This record gives sequence, structure tokens and C-alpha cells, in this order.
Amino acid sequence: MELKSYSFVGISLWILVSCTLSYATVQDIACLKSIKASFEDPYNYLNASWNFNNNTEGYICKFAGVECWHPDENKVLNLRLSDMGLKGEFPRGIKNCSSMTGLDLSSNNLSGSLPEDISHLVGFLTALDLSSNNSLVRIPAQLGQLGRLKTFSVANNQLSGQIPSFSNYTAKPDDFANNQALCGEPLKLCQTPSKDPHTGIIAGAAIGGVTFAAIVVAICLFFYFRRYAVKKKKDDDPEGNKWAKSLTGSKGIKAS
Ligand SMILES: *[C@@H]1O[C@H](CO)[C@@H](O)[C@H](O)[C@H]1NC(C)=O
Ligand SMILES: *[C@@H]1O[C@H](CO)[C@@H](O)[C@H](O)[C@H]1NC(C)=O
Ligand SMILES: *[C@@H]1O[C@H](CO)[C@@H](O)[C@H](O)[C@H]1NC(C)=O
Ligand SMILES: *[C@@H]1O[C@H](CO)[C@@H](O)[C@H](O)[C@H]1NC(C)=O
Ligand SMILES: *[C@@H]1O[C@H](CO)[C@@H](O)[C@H](O)[C@H]1NC(C)=O
Ligand SMILES: CC(=O)N[C@H]1CO[C@H](CO)[C@@H](O)[C@@H]1O
Repeated sequence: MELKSYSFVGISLWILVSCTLSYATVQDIACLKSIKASFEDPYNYLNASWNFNNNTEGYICKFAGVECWHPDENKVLNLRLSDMGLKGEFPRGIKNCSSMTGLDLSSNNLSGSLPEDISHLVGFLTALDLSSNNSLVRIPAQLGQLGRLKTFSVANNQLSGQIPSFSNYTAKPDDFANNQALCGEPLKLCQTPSKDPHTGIIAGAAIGGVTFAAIVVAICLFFYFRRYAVKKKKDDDPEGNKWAKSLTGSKGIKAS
């Protein structure tokens, strides 16, 4: 009786553990399949090496650039796919490599924006290298939420915008070197955000006010000099003053 219940518990545990394990490895295989499918591979690095027609436990661990936790278990620890001429966007299928801690996609031909939800895709990374891919253009704020990062680089890209603040990583200038227009810690400060619309209104009002005042002053001066000139003409210049004449016009002449 006791033996039976022990063996029942044992068998249940064994089924649970093996299900969890095989679920994990199914996920990791799905991850690599989707990465392979999502990249253009002009030099056939992945095509030549990533052959999925194999059911041996741990077979993916022999793939180029794939490092497993254990060589006989299909569970990805690191992906090192540097300098393979890979082309495409950041592969979302990478979410299924759920035990991965290192990702190196440096010196490839990645393009587009990094996913906004990058911390949900690769939340456990301690090392992320996306350097030297000349068409990566946007850097998402969520990058800062990769809470386990120890090494990181997006140098040599075309990234622009504000560097996110990292929750648990001390960013270095070299991590962001040679980009189009990145700003914020640890690089130069960003420009103050776009002008307050009120500033424009106030400036406009001020310019308008000054212009109006100048016109008023000009009109006042005109009439003052006109009166002065006419008066002067009457008083001590009966012959007429050419300058006053030109200023006062025909009306002024009639009046005199
Ligand atoms: C992939 O590699 C195989 C040989 O391993 C080759 O026959 C096939 O053409 C390659 N596929 C592409 C898309 O280059
Ligand atoms: C499957 O993978 C194992 C481990 O890498 C290897 O020894 C075996 O030759 C492979 N089998 C086939 C049919 O490719
Ligand atoms: C990257 O892509 C560009 C544009 O498609 C191409 O001209 C260039 O040769 C590619 N670079 C590599 C290393 O494959
Ligand atoms: C992860 O793998 C499963 C199959 O195991 C698949 O249905 C799912 O779409 C994959 N997720 C992503 C983000 O690719
Ligand atoms: C922050 O980093 C430390 C050391 O790298 C790590 O032990 C800790 O879990 C991290 N915190 C978070 C919130 O991920
Ligand atoms: C700016 C920069 O270093 N871009 C690199 C991005 O990756 C491609 C492919 O490896 C390189 O050719 C570029 O020099």
C-alpha cells in the first residue's frame, strides 16, 4: 500500500518534471526555428548548420552560435550570431528562448526599430550586444528595464533619441558610441524638450506690441514735424521750406 503510493508520487513527479523539461525544449526549438525563418541569411551560415530534422535531445546545442545550459538538453543559454551577414529586424521569436542569458547579434545587417516590449522578449539577459548594425534606428525606453544586464552595447548604429534610464545597469559612453543622434546619460544632455506653446504666443505678442508702439511713435512724429514745419513756415519762412513742403504735401501748401 505504502509502496504503491510512493511509486505513484514518484511517477507523477517524473511525468511532471519530464513534461516541464520537454515543454522548455520544445519552446527553445521553436525559438531557433523562428529566428532562422526571420533572418535573411545571405552567407548560408544558419542554413548550413541549423538543421531541425533530428530528435536527439541536445541536438540544437551543436548549431553554429548556440550554447546550451547542458550539451544534452535543448535549452539555450547563449546565442552568439555575430558577423554572419544576417539581415532583418530584431527577431520576436526569441521570446521562446526563455532561459537565455546572452545575446550577441553584433556586426550584422539588422535594421528597423528595437521592439518596444524588448524587456518582455529577453527579460533575463545579462549580456546584450547589438553593436555595428548600421540600420538600427530606434531605441525603446523599455530597454532600461532589462534588470539583469551586466554588459551592453548598441555602438555603431544609427540610433537616435533619448537613452533610457537603466534600472540596474551603469551605462558607459562606449556602449552608445557612434550613433546618429543619441542623447542623455551617459552622453551629452538632451536639448530641452520642444518649446512651450505659450512661449511662442508671448514672443508674438511682444513683437506685435513693439511694432504697434513704433508705428504710433512714427505717426506722432510725422504729425509733430508737420505742425512744426507749417508753423515755422508761417512764422519765419514765408518763401516756404522745401523739406516741409515735401513732408506736408499739397494740403499743407493750401493751408499756408
Ligand atoms: C540551404 O542549404 C542547402 C544545402 O545544405 C542548399 O541546397 C540550399 O539551396 C540552401 N538554401 C538556400 C536558401 O540557400
Ligand atoms: C542528430 O544530432 C546528434 C547530436 O548532434 C548527432 O550526433 C546526430 O548525428 C544527428 N542525427 C542526424 C540524423 O542528423
Ligand atoms: C547589408 O545590406 C546592405 C543593403 O541591403 C548591403 O548593401 C550590404 O552589402 C549588406 N552588408 C552585408 C555585410 O551583408
Ligand atoms: C513560441 O513557441 C510556440 C510554440 O511552442 C508558438 O506557438 C509561439 O508563437 C512562439 N512565440 C513567439 C513569440 O514566437
Ligand atoms: C540587479 O543586479 C543584481 C546584480 O547584477 C542582481 O542580483 C539583481 O537581481 C538585479 N535586480 C533586478 C531587479 O533585476
Ligand atoms: C556603423 C557600422 O559600424 N555599421 C556596420 C553595421 O553592420 C554592417 C554589417 O556588418 C557593417 O558593414 C557596418 O559597418
